[in-house]
Amino acid sequence: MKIRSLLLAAVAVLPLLAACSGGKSDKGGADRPITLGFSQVGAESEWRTANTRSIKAAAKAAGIRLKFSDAQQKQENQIKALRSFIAQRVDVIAFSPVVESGWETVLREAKAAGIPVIVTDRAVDVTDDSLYTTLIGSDFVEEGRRAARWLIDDMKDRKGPINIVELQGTVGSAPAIDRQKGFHEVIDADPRFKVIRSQSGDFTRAKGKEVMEAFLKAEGKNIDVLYAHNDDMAIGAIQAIEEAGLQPGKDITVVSIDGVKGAFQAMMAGKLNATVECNPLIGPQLMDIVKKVHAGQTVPKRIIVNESVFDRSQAAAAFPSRQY
Ligand code: GZL
Repeated sequence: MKIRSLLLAAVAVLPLLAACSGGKSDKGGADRPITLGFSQVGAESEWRTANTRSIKAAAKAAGIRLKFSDAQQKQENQIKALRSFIAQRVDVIAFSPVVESGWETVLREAKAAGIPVIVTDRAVDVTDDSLYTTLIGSDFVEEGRRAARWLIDDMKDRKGPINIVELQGTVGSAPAIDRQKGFHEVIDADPRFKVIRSQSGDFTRAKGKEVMEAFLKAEGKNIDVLYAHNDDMAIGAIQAIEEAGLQPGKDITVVSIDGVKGAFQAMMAGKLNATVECNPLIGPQLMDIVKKVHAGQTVPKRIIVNESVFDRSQAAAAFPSRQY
């Protein structure tokens, strides 16, 4: 009789023990792989596809089960994906927000579900930054400053006026907002320079070409410089410049951001003057943070990706080692 009551007591206490051990056993055991839900902006540029490759490869290498969603540059698709990850009770959510605003509600739902959220690449604009654990990404304001500093140095012997047209990234996105802010912070201090036209090319080659065609139609030979918020728009614009009978890289100085292989090829062809590096290969860093967050470790609120600037003089030497 006594043994039977002891056995019954032992069985009753098991779930309590499981709860005390962090619930691992009620999630299938301590060695169960982490499940990460990742919502990606889309596949709009060479940068983005390299970023996706890096995340998928790093998840595989880290033994992390990845549920990946491509939002085709639509915020509503990202919000749907985040809600799906919450419903599936993934261990960690990570996403690259297509625009800064509109995330408060779904992030509160993730917090209520006890699922930590890691923001990657682009920032979110929320009133309560406890809604996400950390942001891993570049300093876009500094990237804009670097583009302006390079331009001022490259044109130090040139008299004004120097007219600039600007191809902005996706409207409302952190890189578009911050790259414009950083660029103006520096370029506005030099009275020779003036931005005469500025419009979004949505980070794509096709739209970049279309908007540059409109700039050329409106301003023609009045354009001295193109500043593009990413290489893909610059590469599209280069086609428009050539079709207008002008020489990109010579008649119009072209400076852009990302540092993708296409930009290095354009620099080697003399059609692009400089690109500011924006490193998409954050997959390994992200998986390291996912493991730490899942284990309940404290991580920095902001993790900056280190980057540099490349111009035509360095392109050929650097190209063989470029990974994206
Ligand atoms: C920057 C990233 C931007 C790239 C573009 O971190 O969000 O989005 O500069 C991409 O090429 O489309």
